[in-house]
Amino acid sequence: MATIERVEVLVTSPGRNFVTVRVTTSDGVTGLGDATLNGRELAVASYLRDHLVPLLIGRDPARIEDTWQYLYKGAYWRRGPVTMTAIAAIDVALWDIKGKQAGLPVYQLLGGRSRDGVLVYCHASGGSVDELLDDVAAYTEKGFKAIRAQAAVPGLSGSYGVRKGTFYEPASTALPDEQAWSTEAYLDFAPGYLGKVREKFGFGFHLLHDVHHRLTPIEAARFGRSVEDVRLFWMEDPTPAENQEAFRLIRQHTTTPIATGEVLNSIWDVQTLITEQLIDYVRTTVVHAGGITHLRRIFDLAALYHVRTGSHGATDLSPVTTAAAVAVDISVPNFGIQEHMGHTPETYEVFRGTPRLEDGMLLPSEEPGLGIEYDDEAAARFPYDPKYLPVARRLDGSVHDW
Ligand code: KDG
Ligand code: MG
Repeated sequence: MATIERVEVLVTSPGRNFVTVRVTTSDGVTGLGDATLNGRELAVASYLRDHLVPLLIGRDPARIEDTWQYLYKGAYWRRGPVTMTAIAAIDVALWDIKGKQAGLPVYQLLGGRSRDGVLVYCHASGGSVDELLDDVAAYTEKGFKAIRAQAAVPGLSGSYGVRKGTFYEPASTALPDEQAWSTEAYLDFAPGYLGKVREKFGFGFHLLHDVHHRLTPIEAARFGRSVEDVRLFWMEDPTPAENQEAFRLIRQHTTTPIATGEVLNSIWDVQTLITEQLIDYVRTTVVHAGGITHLRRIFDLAALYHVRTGSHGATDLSPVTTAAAVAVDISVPNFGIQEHMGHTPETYEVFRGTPRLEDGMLLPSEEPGLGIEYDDEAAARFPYDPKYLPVARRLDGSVHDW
């Protein structure tokens, strides 16, 4: 029987900070897992190096479920982003190994295709409404069928979610940038520009919007109601996601579909949201919610309650996560949509073989495993370079909800 012989924790910053796990078996098969927790990368690297790696050496790599249970239940401390990201990385690496050993792409191990491709949404944004409209036009021309739209709120410095320059990268400063926020200004402005997107481009594509956890439940209810004519595919993270009950109030007031979960890490964090049908899309993702093994459990629960999937896919989720996400997305019955921002050319030099984007859909690799290779030489050219997301402050200087 092959055993786990080596587990490496690799840190590199090719335009973004990534932590990657590489598991090697005694018969020389390697598997990759993403362990990136944006802004807290080294906490996960230490959790892995100091606490998990010693437990894994000599274990049977084929026992994926048992390893998941052992790492999760054996720690005594449960849930939370650091724990769940570390376990996810090991879990995904073991699925990659199992695929390579079987000579099959991971999605085949998950039951095979339920659909031809994975519908993705891209990010259009602008410092002004005109810039946003130009960006939407550009993405439409590229064949995207679903577009997230965000515009800078006039008078507020550095609105979050809006690109500066050609590439949108939310974490770009060595210390957190401090940005201004006014709920009143946002609520007065955002429904108007979403309406302008529909006026100019019509209803022949899916339109999404991310509120970035910035509203209270009653404000979110008002926002959702005010954009009902725009027929959003979803309003994302209307309120901070850790208060599951808050969504009950929003739900009572609006038919605008709701998505949340990108910062949530376990089935218990979304249990009320799903079983009470308080949301329409669950945004938990492979890397931050315990890997393929645990994410499938969340998605199966969601399927029972008419909740569809809509996994997070920003630049801080490495191409290893993209490959694993596509394997899950293409196989589950209740897939909804997948976020896709893509990465810098430097990132693709380190992670080779990312899923192909064709006609607004991601397609899984047909290589055994996940189909991603980690290039050590390229990674060595990009030493760790911490970058943080901004912090939002209200106009009176106090820290706002993120
Ligand atoms: O690093 C944080 C990003 O992943 C997050 O801000 C992106 O909200 C986000 C999204 O929906 O992609
Ligand atoms: Mg978001």
